[in-house]
This record gives sequence, C-alpha cells and structure tokens, in this order.
Amino acid sequence: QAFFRPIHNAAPPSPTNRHTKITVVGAGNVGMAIAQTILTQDLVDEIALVDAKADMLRGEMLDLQHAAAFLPRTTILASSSDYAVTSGSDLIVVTAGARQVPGESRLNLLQRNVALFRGIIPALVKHSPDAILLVVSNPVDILTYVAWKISGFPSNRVIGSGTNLDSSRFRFLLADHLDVNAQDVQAYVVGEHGDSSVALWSSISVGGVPVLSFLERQQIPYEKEMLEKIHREVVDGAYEVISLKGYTSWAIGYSVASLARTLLRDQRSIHPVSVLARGFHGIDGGDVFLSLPAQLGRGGVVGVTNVHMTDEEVQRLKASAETLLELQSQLDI
Ligand code: 6V0
Repeated sequence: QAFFRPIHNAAPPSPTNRHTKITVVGAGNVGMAIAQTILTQDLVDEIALVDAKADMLRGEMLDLQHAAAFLPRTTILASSSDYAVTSGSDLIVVTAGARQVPGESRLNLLQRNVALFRGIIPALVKHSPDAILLVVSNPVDILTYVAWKISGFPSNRVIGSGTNLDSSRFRFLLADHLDVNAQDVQAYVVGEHGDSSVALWSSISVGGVPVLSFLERQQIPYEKEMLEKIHREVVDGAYEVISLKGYTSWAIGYSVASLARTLLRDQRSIHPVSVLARGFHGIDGGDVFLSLPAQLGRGGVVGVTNVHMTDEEVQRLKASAETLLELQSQLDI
C-alpha cells in the first residue's frame, strides 16, 4: 500500500471490464516483435513472457516496461521457469523453438522441437485450461498438430499462424504490381506454410474484381506469368529476409497481432491459418493441420470457408497434406 496518494478517491474503484491476457512463450526476435506489436495496439490488460534465457528475458521485460509512459496501460510479467505467470491467459502464442544446427536433418530438428513442446505445453495448459493456443514455431503446421495432441484441447482452440503471413506477402506483392492498396486485395495462400504452399489464383480479387477471369477475358498471358513469379517470391520471401537480416520479425509480429485482435475481440474475420483440415477439400488421409481460410472469434476457429479451388489447386493442397502426414508418421509424440 503506497503512503503517498496523488489522487484522493472520490468513490470506490469502478469494476473493470473483463481482464484479458496474452502469454508469449519464446522471447526471441519473433516473440518480442509479437509482444511489442500487441502492446502498441492496446489489445490486452496483461502480457506474460516466458523464455529459457532468464537474463535476456528480464532485460526485455524491463525495456518494454520502461516505455509505459508512451503506451496503453498493460501489465508486463516475465518468468524463465515459473509458468504461474501465465495463469489465466486467454491466448497463448508459442514461438519457442530449437535452432537447426549445421548438418542436422529437418526430422531431427522437428523431434527436438517435439521434446521442447512436451516440456512447455502441459505447463501452459495447467495454468490456462481455457486458453486458445496459437503456434508460430516452425515447422508450424506439424508443431500445431503436436501442440493439439499434447494439450488435449479441442481442435477449435489450437491454431497455427500458418499462411497468414504468406498471404500478406502475396497481397503486398500483388498490390505493388497492380499499384493498389494491399488491403483492397483479397488473395489467399493456403496449405503448408513454406515450400509447398498453394496460391489460390482463382479467388484473387481487387476491390471485388476477380483478377484471373478478367485477365483471361483480356487474354493477357504475360500477366499470368507475372502472377506465377509473384507466388515464387512469396515462397522465397522468408529465405530472402533471413539471408539479409538473419531472421524475420516485423511482418510476423503484425500478422500475429492481427490474429490476436480477431480472436480476443471476437471479430469473426477470415484468416488463412493452420487448422485441423481433415474432411475439408477432400483431405481424408488423417489428422493434419494446414492453412485454410478460417473464420476466427473468441472461441477460436468458428468455421472454415468453402473457398473455390480449381482441381489443380485441390490436388496441390492434398499433396501438401500427404507430405505433412508422412513426416508426422515418423514422429515420436
Ligand atoms: P529465436 O530468436 O531463437 O527465439 C526463440 C526463443 O525460444 C529463444 O529466445 C529461446 O531462448 C527460446 N526457447 C527455446 N527453448 C525454450 C523453452 N524450452 N522454453 C522457453 N523458451 C525457449 O528465434 P525466432 O524468434 O527468430 O523464431 C522463433 C520461431 O518462430 C522459429 O521456430 C521460427 O522458425 C518461427 N517463425 C515462424 C514464422 C511463421 O510464419 N510461422 C515466421 C517467422 C519465424
């Protein structure tokens, strides 16, 4: 109880609105970009940070707390070992991950990340049994499946950030090429986040104008080649940023903050994110998470849109699902 009271209470404190809380596990480049974007957007009352590196984590927490005079009021907590700081979270974002060591196979890295998830997911679930889990760590689709399995949560409360970021890259490049605002471009990249992602050409529209059928009517083959080139740039985008600055952070920060807003404020917006895809678009080989345009709200995944896909797009999506299932079958969860 403070001795000095700058304000004399005229009335008892008013009951506050419902308390909202986000936990970010992994306070590296990606986790901190997510935390700081969420802070600036006034999305929650409390942010809890968890990372294995205690000193770095405390430094990050203090650095953010020192910006209090310039930011909406948010309590920032951090702990490297005590998951009690995460208690009562509405949303948990997992960015913790092991880094690939030279010569290590993708499967080995994946198995190490499974072990890491086995260490953190049960502790998170214990302290926030009603939370939504949002996985960002790579390979995001398989780790979302792993998080679903370990958590025991219903599938509507386990989501991977998936191709939400790839779709933003896609919309940026299309907008740049067509000289329009990216927010007016409706375009989805679906499937696996990464090399086998599928661009849904047939459903791209700008301000309600369907792009592909317009180009086909105008018979402009050059433009179609240009569009293919744009998808390649989307796939290579992360590699390019990593080769230039060492990691990606700002775009994934905004991408996850946008998902957090939709989920916590029950916006019912549609985002391409990694969801349990079994039963959609003919995916029937097993339980697999990959990105499809999904409607999100306070309860997590509200539904999956019945987006139009050509036969070729469906085939590529199914191939993406098969690749993921094959890897999953080799995992020891
Ligand atoms: P980073 O900077 O190495 O951060 C990872 C953090 O995790 C580090 O600070 C570690 O100390 C911490 N960590 C490791 N093990 C544990 C543990 N057991 N408990 C708590 N913390 C732990 O990596 P960066 O932030 O650059 O990337 C994080 C992950 O996000 C990686 O797997 C990336 O591949 C992935 N990304 C996913 C994207 C997507 O679109 N899904 C986009 C960008 C990056």
